[in-house]
Amino acid sequence: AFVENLLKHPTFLSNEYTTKFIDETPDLFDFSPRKDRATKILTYIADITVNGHPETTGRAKPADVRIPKPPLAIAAGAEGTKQILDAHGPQAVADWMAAQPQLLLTDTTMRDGHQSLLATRMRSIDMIRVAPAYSANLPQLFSVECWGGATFDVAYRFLQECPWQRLRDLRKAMPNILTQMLLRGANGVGYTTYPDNVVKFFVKQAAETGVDVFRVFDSLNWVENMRLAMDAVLENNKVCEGTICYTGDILNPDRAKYDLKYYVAMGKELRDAGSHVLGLKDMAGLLKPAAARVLIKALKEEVGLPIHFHTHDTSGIAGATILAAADAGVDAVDAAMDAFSGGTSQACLGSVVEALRHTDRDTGLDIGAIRAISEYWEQVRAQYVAFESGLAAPASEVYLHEMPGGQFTNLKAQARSMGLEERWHEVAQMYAEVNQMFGDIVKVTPSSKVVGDMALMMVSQNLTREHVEDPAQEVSFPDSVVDMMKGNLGQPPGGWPKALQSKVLRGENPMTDRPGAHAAPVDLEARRIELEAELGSKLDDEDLNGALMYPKVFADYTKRHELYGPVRTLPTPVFFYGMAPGDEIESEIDPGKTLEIRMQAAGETNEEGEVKVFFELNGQPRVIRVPDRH
Ligand code: BTN
Ligand code: 3PY
Ligand code: ZN
Repeated sequence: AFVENLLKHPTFLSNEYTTKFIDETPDLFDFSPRKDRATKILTYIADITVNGHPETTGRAKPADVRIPKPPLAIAAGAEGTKQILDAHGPQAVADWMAAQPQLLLTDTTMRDGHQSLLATRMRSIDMIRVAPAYSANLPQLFSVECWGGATFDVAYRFLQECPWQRLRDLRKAMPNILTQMLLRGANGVGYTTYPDNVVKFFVKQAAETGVDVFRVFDSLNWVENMRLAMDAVLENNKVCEGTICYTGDILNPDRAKYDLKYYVAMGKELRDAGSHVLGLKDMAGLLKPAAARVLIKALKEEVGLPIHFHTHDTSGIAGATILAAADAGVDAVDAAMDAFSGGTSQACLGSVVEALRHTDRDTGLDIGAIRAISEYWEQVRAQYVAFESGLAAPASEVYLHEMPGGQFTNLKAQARSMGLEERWHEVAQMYAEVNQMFGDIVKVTPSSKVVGDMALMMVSQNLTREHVEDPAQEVSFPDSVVDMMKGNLGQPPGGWPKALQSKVLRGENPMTDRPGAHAAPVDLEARRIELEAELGSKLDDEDLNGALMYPKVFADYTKRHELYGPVRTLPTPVFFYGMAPGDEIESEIDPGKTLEIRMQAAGETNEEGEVKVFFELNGQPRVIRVPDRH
């Protein structure tokens, strides 16, 4: 039966199969009649058409559902930074960076851009379609940040697609530009500490599937907690960007905890731990222009590594900070394509390019190519209006709350779901107070989530800092706060405030060493067999990595995949809103295998509560029945 299934499988017939095909195609192992992928996709479309998508119901709707057209790839085949890495290794990339007079640019649109503006909801298809234009028309980019951070779990959880497939497709479509990811050190791409061997396994897989530059950080700036992930990057011969997270204000004598000396010392630690490049990650956009001059100059002189600067435009002043950093000799900076820039996202890439034109830091990027790509992104962004929840204008309030740009839209959505939308500014104020109560810590995933959880809890229960700190008052702390005070995210500089810590832990002893050292290694092969039995499908190394990071999210994804098939191939308006009678779309479920789908009509709900939806699939009539869930 296996051979029979294989021989008549369309992918096999079209000669597109690889060795991975057999592993990745569970229907080959299913010998009972089961729905084919076309039926699964039609089932999904029918369901969304009848019931709506749970994530967009009740939210703003796009005005225009035309499918965005990417610009032509004009001169494919140019060499870029990827060729330096492949031919000469990661140290050569760092040496090359340091030797360039121009300011190097990373485009963050495909990761931080939509993470910070659209709650990370951008689908792979919208990225993959424009990737050839990046490769051909902007080969001078240093890198494209397109993976990691929150994109990994959101892909499985909300977009019903495999993040690894996204990475593989992007890597293939941009063979000359370095791909970059954001890695939360011992927290991987999750919110908790993972066993050492899980983190190593993840980094190896990310390197294999297609990540070239790993920006590694720790949510408390604890280098001890970063070494394992950094070592794994080095072992895989990829670019290791050990990263400082910037908080506070080095020019403010009242915030002396995070002063210039602190950052320079951390930069040296990261250099000595093997970083090829020093990352400077200003996740909230707190680094002011004058401070950037001082900080970049000191890091360049005293650490000696090329510096890659990342900031957010929440305050509206990121462009000025980038220009100051460029003046002070920063080697590379992050920016987002115009249509995905500003606000809680990165500064505007096209404007940085123009601001530096005819100066000695001229980026050499083609502004026409940038505009054409940004026009595409503008159309893409319009399809995701349901997920817009950001700032309408720059906000100096960020200097008060210090919330990371990547957290802002998420925390706001969380506040809304708790009925606290009207009290948002109170939440922001409380976020700042919780930070002080925790001893003034670095706030970035996952520590930022803990501060956010605590702030939401205090606002919703009308608790004050005095109340929470009072040993005589009973307070039930969020689990994430208990976990952090136990030492499960590591140690902040100077340790946790003792009185609060013992109140939270109710006498239990915290750990003070590396939390990963306490987590028993996972027996990967045993776990794989267990999961395969549980989920009823084969798991390759990529799947296993997904399951190790997010067991429940991955299991749910797998079950839905069984039902709905490769819905990642659907156009975004169809994925979120279904189809109307007369609509016609294409869905390329394998290279060269395209489904032509025409929606004809939907019937009335029958006595069993089901609706018949009528399609034409490649010219043949098909009827799909789905439950009416209204
Ligand atoms: C999710 O939000 O659970 C992921 C998106 C896919 C869920 C599908 S959409 C059609 C069907 N109806 C639901 O309520 N859930 C599934
Ligand atoms: C993430 O970890 O997802 C971040 O964007 C941190 O800034
Ligand atoms: Zn960021």
